[in-house]
Amino acid sequence: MKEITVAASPNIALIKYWGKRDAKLNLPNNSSISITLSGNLNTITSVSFPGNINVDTLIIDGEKQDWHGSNQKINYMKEILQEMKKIAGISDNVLIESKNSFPSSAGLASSASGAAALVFALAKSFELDLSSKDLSILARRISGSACRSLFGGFVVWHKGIKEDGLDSFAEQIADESYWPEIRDVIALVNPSRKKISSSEGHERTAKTSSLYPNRPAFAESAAIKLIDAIKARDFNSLAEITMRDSNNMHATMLDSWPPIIYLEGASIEIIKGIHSLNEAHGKNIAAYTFDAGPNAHIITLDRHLSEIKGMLNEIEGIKDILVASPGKAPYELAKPI
Ligand code: 2P0
Repeated sequence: MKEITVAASPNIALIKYWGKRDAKLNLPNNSSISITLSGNLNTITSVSFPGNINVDTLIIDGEKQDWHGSNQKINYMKEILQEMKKIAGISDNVLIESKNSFPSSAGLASSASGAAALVFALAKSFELDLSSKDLSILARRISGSACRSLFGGFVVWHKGIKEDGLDSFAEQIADESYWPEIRDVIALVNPSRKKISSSEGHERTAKTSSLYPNRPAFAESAAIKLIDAIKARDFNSLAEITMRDSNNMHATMLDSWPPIIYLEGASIEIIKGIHSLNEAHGKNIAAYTFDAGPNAHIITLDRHLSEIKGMLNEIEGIKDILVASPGKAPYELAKPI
């Protein structure tokens, strides 16, 4: 075992995961596809064995986490930590410190990079011989979307059909250098904590939306088309598939009861702005996609960045704009945090 510090990046889904066939194992109703993001958006996690702690300790953004509290994700992290310690034969108390470089729970997938960083750091620190696929299965149990952050570039999460979830893992479609012109322009509309957690949203939508029964087949077939578009570097198709999938997911949310509405006024203005830009160009130069929050992820190519920013500057209520590129898989850092 050794002390280690790692970094992992969030990912933005172009085909969304929404609705679970198993809430305990985070098994999805449909496959999903994402881009892992580079830039300053990441989680940095270190694992050490200080000797002066009498229990395993997890500190996230400076706050000591309660292993016995009501936060389900923390409980899953404890489960994974204990399993990995057992496999490695480690009985020393472990100190895990984790820091996010972006606001947590703002729809920017901090749980994805956090869980990916955690399993990657533990495997490296405990010197376990686990593949990225194995780690994606472990990360998935903490937070579904996290399994996609174990790989760089374009990533597919296969939904799988097994009850134990061992065929529900992530796999790389193309690495981060495959389509380097791709950008994700993130328009922060509201960086505060979301009112309805993803876990609650997944459940409510699948249970109550009359539109939801159509969603898994819709997303599954969109995923196949998107893989073809990525392989052909066909941005026009990628953009349409992406926007339709985001709209489809948010339609099922709105159709839930009580309705789930993550989009805000500025989010809707961004949707309209992108459609106007695309219409003016006679083809899709950009695509919006929204997670469980109001912040827009605008997928585009680097040559259109200034035009996109110009459009965003006309919209009231955008607090900040960040730009990310396709990013890499989790990696080890030379220095501790
Ligand atoms: C996604 N989202 O594919 C979708 C799109 C939000 C909208 O995955 O309960 O935090 O931890 O498995 O992964 C957010 O849900 O849910 C999410 P859990 P997660 O990125």
